[in-house]
Amino acid sequence: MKLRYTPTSPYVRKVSIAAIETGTADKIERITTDPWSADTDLGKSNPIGKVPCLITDDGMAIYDSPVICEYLDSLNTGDKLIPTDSDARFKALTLAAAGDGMLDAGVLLLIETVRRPEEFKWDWWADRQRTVVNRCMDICDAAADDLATTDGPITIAEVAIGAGLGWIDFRFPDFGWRNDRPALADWFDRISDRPSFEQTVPKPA
Ligand SMILES: N[C@@H](CCC(=O)N[C@@H](CS)C(=O)NCC(=O)O)C(=O)O
Repeated sequence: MKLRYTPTSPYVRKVSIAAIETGTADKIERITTDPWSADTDLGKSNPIGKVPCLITDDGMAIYDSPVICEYLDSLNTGDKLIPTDSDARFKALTLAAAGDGMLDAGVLLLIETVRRPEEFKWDWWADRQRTVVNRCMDICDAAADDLATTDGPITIAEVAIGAGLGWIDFRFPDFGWRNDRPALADWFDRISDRPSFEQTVPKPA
């Protein structure tokens, strides 16, 4: 398999954590791809034009990150990242959606506050994204006591929430999300010691 990726993408980190957890990491060849480059051919594999994009050994392109994680989990013969039992499954998938939502809003916040030229910045939109990030964090904080950490199997919920919080720390070190969320902060400290998290910590490009 080939994974088209950028080193600092939090969605790529999710997939990288999932690959380690599912024991599929050594089957993946990583191909650096700049989705923002005008002459990238990424759109031929992923019409959305985003990384991560996985190309299977049969040549099938798989996107976005939730689908790639599910594909890797389908190759996994051990503990499943996506539980099969209905209650556990939808609980994990919904928490993972909160982790993804934190990221989606965080990326929009970064574009609005950092990348956009000063004269085009829209405070109302930035505040809206910040509110979404905070709401997603509140949901994760409320669930923190039920999340797995360093011992035993984890689910897609821990993967997505951990990648989300790690990226917020990476891009918004002053966000201050730990202040009112001691349970989530404690959980994140512990999950960060897990090898799949330690090995995928985002580094400045
Ligand atoms: N929903 C997608 C989001 C992926 C995403 O936004 N990737 C960013 C890099 S962090 C990207 O490729 N952006 C290029 C663009 O927006 O054109 C997923 O879960 O894979």
